[in-house]
Amino acid sequence: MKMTFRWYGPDSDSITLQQIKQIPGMTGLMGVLDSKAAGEVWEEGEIGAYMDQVQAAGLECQVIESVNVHEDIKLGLPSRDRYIENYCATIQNLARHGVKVIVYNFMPVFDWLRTDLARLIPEDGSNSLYFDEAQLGDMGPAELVRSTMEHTNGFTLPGWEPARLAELEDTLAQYRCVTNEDLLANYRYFLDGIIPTCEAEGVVMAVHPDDPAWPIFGLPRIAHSQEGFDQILALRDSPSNALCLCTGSLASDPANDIPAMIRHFGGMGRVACLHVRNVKHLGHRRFREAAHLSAAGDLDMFQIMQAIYDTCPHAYIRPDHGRMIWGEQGRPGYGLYDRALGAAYLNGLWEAIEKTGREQA
Ligand code: DNO
Repeated sequence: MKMTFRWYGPDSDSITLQQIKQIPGMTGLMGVLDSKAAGEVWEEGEIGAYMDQVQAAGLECQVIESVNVHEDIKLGLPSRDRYIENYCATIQNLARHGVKVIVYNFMPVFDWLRTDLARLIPEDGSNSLYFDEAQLGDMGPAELVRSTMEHTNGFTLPGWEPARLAELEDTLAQYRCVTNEDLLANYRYFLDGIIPTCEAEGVVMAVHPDDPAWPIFGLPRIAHSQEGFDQILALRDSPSNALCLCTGSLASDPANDIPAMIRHFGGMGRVACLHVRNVKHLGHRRFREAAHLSAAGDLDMFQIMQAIYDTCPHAYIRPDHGRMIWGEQGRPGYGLYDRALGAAYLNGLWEAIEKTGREQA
């Protein structure tokens, strides 16, 4: 297991590389260039500039997140070939800088979605990301985007690029007659276009689950259950076609048994990395993000780490979204303190599991 941390770069993150380096057991980053619009080539120069800083701080960056897939690819439009070519160029450029895993998603229009970015947790005065399906229905897509953009504390949000959301109405209209079957067919076309490049470059694609783990606003969604991921992996049977298993995204649907899913896909050698976080259900399709500790939410972090240890021990992991605690003002979900606590806790579980495993061997 390699413990990593998401960092948005010096111009976009409130957290410094030195702070990240000071978290015990932190080996590297899951990096991102958040200035890039979906479909654009990530140029070598800009990747190199990011990587130089990371290395100078004594960290490594073998995982890059949010190389976003252009909507034309998901919609299956003729212009997709140009964007697939760009995607392949980005894969090659990233590989030249030592990237081994690329995290992406195949969610139409929206990446992750919440109805409140700073919901008060009454027990301790901290706040966290929150979702309520009933509220979502009242708001509608345009209002949701407006409200989300207003509450970012001035930061960009991963997957919420303004250029893409500016065309929201048009994009939603284009999806009206796209079914899950169409989306899968378009997904296969995308994988057929990029996986040969990945194989040649030694890069693994890791698809992030739909978040929340069910269809929203009537849009097609296919990546939120074990069956869904089985289908996606079967679209292209290659070790380069793998998963970023995000525990919190999948666990928004209590029907998903997270340790069992890790064992299933880990056993197939198809878990490239994991986002590890906890979630607390408050009602039907209503939840908030919780501290990483098992007792703080509904997930058993010990069972999760044990499943990783048993089936995909070499995967990269990162503590995912944290709460805002100790008065921190930061990017929603991506403050320093609670994620650092999460990393320390997950490292503690890992040490215990590893030592117990060794004693039993
Ligand atoms: C949310 C993140 C996601 C993830 C993308 C990958 O906080 O986990 O935005 O990075 O879905 O494309």
